[in-house]
Amino acid sequence: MLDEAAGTGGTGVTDGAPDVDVVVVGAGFSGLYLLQRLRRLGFTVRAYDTADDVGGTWYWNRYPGARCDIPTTDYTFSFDPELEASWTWSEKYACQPEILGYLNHVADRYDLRRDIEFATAVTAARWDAAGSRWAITTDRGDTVTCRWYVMASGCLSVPKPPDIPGVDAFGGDVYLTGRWPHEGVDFTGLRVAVIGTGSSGIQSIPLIAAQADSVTVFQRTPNFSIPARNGPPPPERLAALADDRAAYRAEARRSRGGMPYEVTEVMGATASDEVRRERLEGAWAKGELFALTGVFADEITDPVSNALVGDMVRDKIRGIVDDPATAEALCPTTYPVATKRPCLDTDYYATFNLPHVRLVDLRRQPITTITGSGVETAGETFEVDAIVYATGFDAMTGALASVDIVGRDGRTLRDHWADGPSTYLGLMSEGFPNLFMITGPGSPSVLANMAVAIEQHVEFVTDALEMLRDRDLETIEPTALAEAGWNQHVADTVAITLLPRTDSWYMGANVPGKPRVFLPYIGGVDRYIDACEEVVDRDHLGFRLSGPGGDQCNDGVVRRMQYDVMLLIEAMDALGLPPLESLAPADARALMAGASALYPPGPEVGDVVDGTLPGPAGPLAYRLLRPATPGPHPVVLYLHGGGWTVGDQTADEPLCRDLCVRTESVVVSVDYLHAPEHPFPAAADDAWAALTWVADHAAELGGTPGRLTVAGYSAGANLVAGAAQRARDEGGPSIDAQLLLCPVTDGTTERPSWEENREGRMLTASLMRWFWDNYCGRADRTDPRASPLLGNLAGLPPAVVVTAEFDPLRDEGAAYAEALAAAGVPVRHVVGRGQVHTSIPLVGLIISAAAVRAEAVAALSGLTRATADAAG
Ligand code: N01
Repeated sequence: MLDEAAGTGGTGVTDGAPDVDVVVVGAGFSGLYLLQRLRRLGFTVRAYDTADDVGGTWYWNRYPGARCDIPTTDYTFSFDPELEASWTWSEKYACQPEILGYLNHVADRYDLRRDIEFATAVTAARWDAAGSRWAITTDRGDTVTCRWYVMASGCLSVPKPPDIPGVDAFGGDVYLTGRWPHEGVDFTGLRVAVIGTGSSGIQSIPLIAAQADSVTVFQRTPNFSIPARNGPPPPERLAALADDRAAYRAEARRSRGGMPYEVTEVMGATASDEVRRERLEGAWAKGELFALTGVFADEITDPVSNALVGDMVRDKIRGIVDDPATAEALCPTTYPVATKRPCLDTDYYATFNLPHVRLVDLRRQPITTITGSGVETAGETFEVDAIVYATGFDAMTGALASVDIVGRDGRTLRDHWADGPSTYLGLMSEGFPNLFMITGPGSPSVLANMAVAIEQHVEFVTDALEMLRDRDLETIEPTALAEAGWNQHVADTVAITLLPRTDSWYMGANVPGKPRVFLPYIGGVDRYIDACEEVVDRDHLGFRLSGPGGDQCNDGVVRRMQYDVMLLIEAMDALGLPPLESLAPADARALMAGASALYPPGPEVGDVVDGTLPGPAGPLAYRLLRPATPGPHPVVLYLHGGGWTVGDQTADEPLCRDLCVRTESVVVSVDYLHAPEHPFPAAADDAWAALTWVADHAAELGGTPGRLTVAGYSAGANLVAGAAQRARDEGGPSIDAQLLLCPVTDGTTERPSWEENREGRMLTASLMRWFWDNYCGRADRTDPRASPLLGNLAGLPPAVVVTAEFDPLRDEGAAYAEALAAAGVPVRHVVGRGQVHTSIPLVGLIISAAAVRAEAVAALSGLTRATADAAG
């Protein structure tokens, strides 16, 4: 090691090899495994930790009751079967001393301490571009250079200072759960205040109450907690491990949370009362966090489903706590379950039945100040001998921000993250070559079993270093495109859940001034590992690699498809259904009708009326949906999708309901004759008949005459576009606007979207070809009624065209929008980022598409308002 005086502390000292290959910050789970693995791979390593010994979070969090809340069968290293065989956990949830003992055992077993400098904080890190190395400075004034620098500094390692007036005034003993005295604390005979009721508070309060003379718990926000039901390690997990350890560990990595557990498909919102009860009681009885967060498949996306779980926990609290007012105060009511980190407890709620324990609800009587002798709240003063702050951490970014990290071109990590952390895979940041984070923001980390999340990250990093060494490369850095793409995916994935609605440490909301960004990746360990593996398989997609061995950059975004779309495609693939085009049309219709019956029904509307209207070849069935608000309303004529071959007036009902509610319009969904029995122009003629009839009967239908929008999806959009052209040519009916959702506009197969989305995105090229062949002979396809893009577009009503990124029809929709604009038609093109052709109508199934529909409807009302204004 060199010191700063010797000249390595700044930039520019580039001669020779760096002092060590890798500097690691942290000697907890992550740091220890990094050391073990790097050393085994032949890298030289220097690790630092501010603590006096190994353990990381388990070194510091020695408060009474501290224990893990992932079963220890799973909260354990799996990289070495012999290590596993050498250690036996005594409990389902081991206590802090036992976990610390385990980490000491790991350090001893691999002789790791010799490469760790304890009681040393890394304070600064500066990238030296000329020498392709980091210069790392410690609070001892030393500087060491390294090729690669890994922050294994933990997600919940920097306690948040209590932000309460008067904290320094208190004359008694003060304790922070995250920095507990090693010798322990004896509260016997003392009056104790505990501030904070997250996991640390909930674990420690029952044990503090067992000693203290009195305990006053100051609660700002109650938490959801279920009994841990601690005891011996779960026999079924032990048996599964004994049976096939490797398979069990592999299953953990293929799971959402990083440990094997039952994943349900039961939707709380639609399940029977009996099924709901059974699942809710099962979760309460199980004593596992993932049982609470996975009671229902839609628990974190559907408020109705979530409220069932919340009600269950609230009922249990009321059943345990004797004093009704205390019970109510302990019931979380202001946020959905699992949107703040839920807890496992042992006798937490029952503790409030003890005569010397009191709950103070800070929502009713906030703390005004800490005084020399206690806590003063609005209206009451509490004299105490000791205060325990269980007030949490500067989560996920606190430790990273505590080091003054200066990357390429003098950029600081603090500046790069000023609006919230920005990473590629939660592992690296653009502008900071060779700096890795273990379980950084943007990775599953705190939402998963940390042991698995850590092992996978350590292996990714060490594999990357090995690859660089083997290829004689020195630097690795993500590209701006790859990083922005990953940030977008992380944000999109959480946006379909209830989590961003709640002020939580996941959102950075517990630290004043911290940007509100959802910090971890909620897509699951399994999907995350898939993404990491894909990045590696695609020759380190999104990473720039360079060194004597050459330069390489395979730039790109690893996940562009919306998360829920991805899941739906996987689920459909798993069903193994025959391609629609391989079926007879009647069978294809039956299959589609059967599938539609299983979809969520869409929002409530005021009225549903079925009827028929006269078509050129016989009556056409329609279904009318009326808003719940008093009419008359504008009218939307809607034509369904289905390649002119399948579907009917009810096929897209969830979408029609959604449109009815969003646009506050009467939506009339009209069926039309289907191909191949009734080929072109039968459907186009029916569309025209529907348009004229609906326009003429607007008042009878509860609509405002003259206020008509035409809307359609896919083939239905093709039909309404054609009908709008005809209305212009025939001098009416008058149309306010057209809403064209993923329209078929000319069937050209030459455009890139056709090639890119040929297969596997639900609407395939082969299916689309079948639809066209059913509907329209080749000679007729240039007819504007079949291919509206080939028609005259001047003078058409304003249009909103929605396209989906992963749709073979994307480019023909976009071409229609462009051509309309070129013809002088007011047009808005809404792009469904990450969506497939079928996303838009799957209301309630593809939650991410709700934003696209909202944008389309907003664009529609903007256009109609502008037209109305122009008309005076
Ligand atoms: O911290 P927290 P924690 N005045 O942030 C309150 C992990 N962990 O240390 O919610 C009054 O959850 C704050 O109130 P509010 C686990 O992931 C795991 O308990 O902000 N109150 C909250 O009640 C966990 O989620 C285990 O309104 C104030 C509490 O303090 C994470 O660490 C064990 C306040 C802080 O709760 C953090 O848990 C322990 C103020 N000024 C922790 N400021 C295991 O079991 C804050 N609060 C493995």
